Amino acid sequence: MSLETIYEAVLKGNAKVAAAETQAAIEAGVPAADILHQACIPAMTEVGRLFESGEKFVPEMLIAARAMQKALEILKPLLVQAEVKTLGKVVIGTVAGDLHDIGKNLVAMMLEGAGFQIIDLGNDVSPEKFVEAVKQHEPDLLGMSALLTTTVSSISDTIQALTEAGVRDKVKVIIGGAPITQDFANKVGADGFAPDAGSVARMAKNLLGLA
Ligand code: B1M
Repeated sequence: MSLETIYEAVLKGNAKVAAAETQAAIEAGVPAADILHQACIPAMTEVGRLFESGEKFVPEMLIAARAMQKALEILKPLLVQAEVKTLGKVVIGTVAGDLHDIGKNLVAMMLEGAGFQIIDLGNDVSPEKFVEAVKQHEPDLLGMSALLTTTVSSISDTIQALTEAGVRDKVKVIIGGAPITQDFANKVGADGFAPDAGSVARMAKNLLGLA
């Protein structure tokens, strides 16, 4: 058992080994925060870098993210007990009328892997539901994913609803999805756009001045 083994298991997407080695590390007295910050997060950061440089592809990123999730399932209760500080809170969802959630889940996992707390509203999330979640959870970031050309307008509807509810300036809005571009993000007044899950954590940290 070593942090290096956990790092390698997450990087290679070996969920079984990631979980078993994480459990063994905990039993050997390694603090959960060390496993998270010295093995899991660096592994996912490397996965994101490899994805951005074209050396890893979506299926490999999904497999790595799942391995990370398995380790996180073991670590989460211990991290909560130890009150490990998160980088910030993110409310995320796929917009109204849109059922595509694979990319959104991947983005959520990468943000969680980077140290953010995630509140996932799922898919087909109405502007009202996003507004309600912003009021209830007071997140640092609101993430919206849209995959259909027919649902991208739900992003501007949601931003409009946030403005009308008086909470637009309380949260940074980040968006993404296959039909979304930086131009579109500028046009609808989103604070951040990431083309893929590999770059989303860096963009989120930049926006919050954490990078
Ligand atoms: Co749909 N679908 N689909 N589909 N589907 C697409 C999107 C489509 C391009 C296929 C095609 O025609 N070539 C097309 C959209 C065309 C368009 O509007 N331009 C399409 C269509 C038309 C439809 C239906 C209308 C089909 C029908 O019923 N006639 C229907 C709509 C249902 C609805 O949503 N209301 C439909 C249904 C479905 C399934 C349910 C069968 C399934 C979704 C299952 C699920 O998600 N649970 C599905 C799938 C799987 C696809 C494709 C094949 C794959 C999407 C995917 O998961 N990609 C897709 C074609 C394609 O993309 N090749 C297609 C992998 C994923 C990791 O990538 O989601 O792009 P992606 O996410 C990336 C980035 O975009 C970015 O990071 C992610 C990872 O790098 N990103 C963000 C995403 N969200 C982000 C948020 C961020 C930042 C980055 O910040 C918050």
